[in-house]
Amino acid sequence: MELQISSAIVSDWFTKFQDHLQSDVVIVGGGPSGLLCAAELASRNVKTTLIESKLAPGGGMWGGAMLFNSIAIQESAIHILDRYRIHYKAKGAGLYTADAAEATASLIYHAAHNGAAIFTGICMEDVLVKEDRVSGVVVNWNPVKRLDMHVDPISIVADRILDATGHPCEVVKVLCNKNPVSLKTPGAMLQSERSMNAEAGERATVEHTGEIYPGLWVSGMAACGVSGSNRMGPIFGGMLLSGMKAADLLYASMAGEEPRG
Ligand code: 48H
Repeated sequence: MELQISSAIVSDWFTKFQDHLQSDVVIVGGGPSGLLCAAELASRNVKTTLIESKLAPGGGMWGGAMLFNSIAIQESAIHILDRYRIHYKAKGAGLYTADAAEATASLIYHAAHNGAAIFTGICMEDVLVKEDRVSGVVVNWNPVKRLDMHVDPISIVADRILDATGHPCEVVKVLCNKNPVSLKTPGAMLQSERSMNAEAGERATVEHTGEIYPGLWVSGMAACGVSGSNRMGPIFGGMLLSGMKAADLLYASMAGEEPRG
């Protein structure tokens, strides 16, 4: 039986990986904005691959604030909690709370259940850039990176990449560090995240969600950081609205194309 168990797992995983070496969209980072975007795109039959460097997707949503695992959400994002069947409680002043474990688990479940391929323990270390367009990501095992092993990576090809890596905005950073690029940001350059201002940060995160360079989109804290906007602290409505906006924009950008899913 042991042989069959091993064989089942190996063939299942490699079939999935082989099948997703080329995707419609690759999402780097499985925090709330990346997961929501993955769930929405997959539900529209877009072939979606999500790369998460940690063992469990969820990013900063598990932890709530200071390890108090409740999250705050504002009125404008409540329809997303309804859509994902996440319970919430009204707390006054247009604010609601939800259980961080329930909310995070629901996003992960829906992304996977809707058909996004989620690969964990794998991190993006570089991008493919061809003819002034990002056309894929270069990935390796996170433990290989952590142990500083000299092992070359492999590439995943897609016409659309979403940087959903949160505060470090790693995809945009690597693009800018290695290539002379001009971004669609204020000043055409990579900006730095600013200090906390919840209202301004939430607004800016959604506003700056979009294509920042041909083939490269940003969502969530990455959209906030690259545009030099304020952080917002432990409120997650902006992350969800940003993931939804990213899915809508990515989907619209594919109009007329035959989906691979
Ligand atoms: C693969 C990677 C890589 C890599 C990172 O930080 P996240 O939760 O992302 P968002 O933007 O959806 O949500 C942000 C929110 O959690 C938050 O931090 C808030 C609201 N902060 C406000 C404040 O003021 O502090 O998730 C990003 C995910 C993580 O799971 C990382 O492990 C993953 O991306 N990741 N995955 N390759 N190179 N880098």
